[in-house]
Amino acid sequence: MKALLFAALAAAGAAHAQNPQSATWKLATGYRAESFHTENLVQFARDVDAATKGQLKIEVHPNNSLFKLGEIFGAVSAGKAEAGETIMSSLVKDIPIAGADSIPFVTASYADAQRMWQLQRPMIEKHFEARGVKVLYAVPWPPQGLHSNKPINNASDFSGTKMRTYNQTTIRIAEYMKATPVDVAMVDVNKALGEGRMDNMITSAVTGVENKVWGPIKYYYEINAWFPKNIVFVNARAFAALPPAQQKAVLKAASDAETRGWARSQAVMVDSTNELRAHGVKVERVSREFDAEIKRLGEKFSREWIRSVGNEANRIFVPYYTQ
Ligand code: PCA
Repeated sequence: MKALLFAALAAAGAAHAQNPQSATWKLATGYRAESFHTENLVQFARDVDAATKGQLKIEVHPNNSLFKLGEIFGAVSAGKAEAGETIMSSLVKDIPIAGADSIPFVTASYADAQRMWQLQRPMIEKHFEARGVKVLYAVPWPPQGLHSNKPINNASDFSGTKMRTYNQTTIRIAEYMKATPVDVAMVDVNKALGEGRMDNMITSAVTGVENKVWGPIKYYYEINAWFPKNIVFVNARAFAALPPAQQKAVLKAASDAETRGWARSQAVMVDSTNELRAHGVKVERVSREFDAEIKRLGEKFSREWIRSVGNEANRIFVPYYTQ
């Protein structure tokens, strides 16, 4: 019976491979299968499968299994994987404008984050295109809060602590606060906490929940610092090789995934903050003093960033603040 089933599957696979209209894409991501981003990706792949009647299969490879998070964009650009997902602000060294969504205290709500994405998207598309990559969609993480193993009353409480980082913004903030930046992959946070390699981090409540940070982490401060986005993309040649109807199906499924992902991110924000609380993490607002300090650091960061990016930064921020 099993052998028969395998034979049938193998035959179907062979037929799929032989059909010139059909293709299989490998899609790499650095996040776990259980992450809401990955669940959304899997739904995207199913939608594409259904809309193309099985002609285009997208295999989702989670958890850094195909390429590590930091290598995914380069791998897709080079055609080593057809598609991928990464956190957009991790590309800031190569594409400075990709960091626009991680400037502290610019976006205060999902509506703001959406406006930012509408302004950022055309520039990101152009930079990706220059690297042989086509943008499919982007979905934000819930707002970034502060997880800490001890109460934080002012910025000097970070002095000498080990602050986990995941992009340039978090590294720079750790430096401002005289903390030691420690680069820990999202999927390794639980382990790093258990081993005492980190004391605090700025990230979403859902990342805290996924890593079961309760125990070492005692406080979560809702500072709503920024809304970093994950971006999903495909090698431009792989996309161009599809028949037009399949291209259309991919873009439609991508647009649906974007809408679905933004809604899911908001729901996850509420649920995961409640879950942290239910596990004994104190969910609090920061003191007035610390609030003023981090806002100042945020402004310092923005100025540095705008200066380093130049004109493109103005093309986002002028309309962002004036429209
Ligand atoms: N989680 C990811 C990125 C932003 C977030 O909320 C992380 O901590 O790596």
